[in-house]
Amino acid sequence: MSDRVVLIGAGDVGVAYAYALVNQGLVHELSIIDINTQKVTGEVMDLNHGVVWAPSPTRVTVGSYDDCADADLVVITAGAAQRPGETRLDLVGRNVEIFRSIVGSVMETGFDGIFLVASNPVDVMAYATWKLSGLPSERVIGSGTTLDSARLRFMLGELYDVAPSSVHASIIGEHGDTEVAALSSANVAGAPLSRDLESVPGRREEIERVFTDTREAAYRIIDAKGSTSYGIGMALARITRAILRDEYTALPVSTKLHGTYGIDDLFIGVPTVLGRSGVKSVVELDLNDAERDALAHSAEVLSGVVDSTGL
Ligand code: 6V0
Repeated sequence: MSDRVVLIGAGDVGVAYAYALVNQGLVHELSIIDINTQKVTGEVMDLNHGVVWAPSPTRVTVGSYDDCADADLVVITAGAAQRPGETRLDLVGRNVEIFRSIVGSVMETGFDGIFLVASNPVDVMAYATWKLSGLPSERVIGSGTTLDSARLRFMLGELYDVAPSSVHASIIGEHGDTEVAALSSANVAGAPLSRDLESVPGRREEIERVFTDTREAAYRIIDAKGSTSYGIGMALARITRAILRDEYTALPVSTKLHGTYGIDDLFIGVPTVLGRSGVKSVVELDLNDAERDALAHSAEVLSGVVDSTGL
């Protein structure tokens, strides 16, 4: 079976994702669409010149919406990005308008695959994609808190001197300022973090600092280099692999909840099992009271923003 991905948006995030896909040999065909035709042409040429070194060949082309007709996955990284000082929620009006045109054009081709959305505010844009596409919610996925969780795992790994892959911890909720660290269910190579929080002097403060650094990482990177790209590019490649290889891997993506965690009719980041048909199931973590309240607050904020879009 040949895996075909259409990527819409060849900016910093889109190109980092494309580079990760090619390097990992994850798909057979990658078509890239952008309104900036000169930039997308240059990016496609540049990516193709690395294909010879990839573990398996990817056919990278400048795409058009017609390519979506038989695509397995359409990934949207197009739209306005945060400027220094802007929150992700500040982008909503601009990006909903852009998405009306993009999602409409994709659906006109008869697309019947899975949408993966990264544009911010990602939980709201995933909701918009679901609403505008009319696809079942299992087939619309936002990158959610996958990147935030990777940041948390990296920083906890540094603190414990353990590889991030051996740190099991999720950020849940909005990909943004109200996100929640689900520390009560976190563990380092199987050893519960909650044990250290209670017994190791100063550990609670250190871990609170790690969470603050995780939540504010994007602002610091944007101030320093203008955008964040490699981390999200690799996170999107990881989600792509889970879907196209039918892995049943749980990743904290933004998915539409139907009552789990007491949340309904909202896309929000929670651990979600992914496979070839999209969302397989949602994992309900055993949250403590403070985490549950913080998640409810995050959902309330997102819900207000979704309502303001009139979708
Ligand atoms: P960028 O570098 O400005 O790229 C955006 C691209 O979109 C540009 O190349 C535009 O030409 C293109 N574009 C705009 N409108 C359209 C359209 N109608 N059709 C096709 N292409 C279009 O932004 P960057 O790549 O840095 O960020 C893209 C989005 O990802 C932003 O909304 C970011 O906020 C978001 N991010 C999401 C993250 C996540 O974890 N989900 C992480 C980082 C950034």
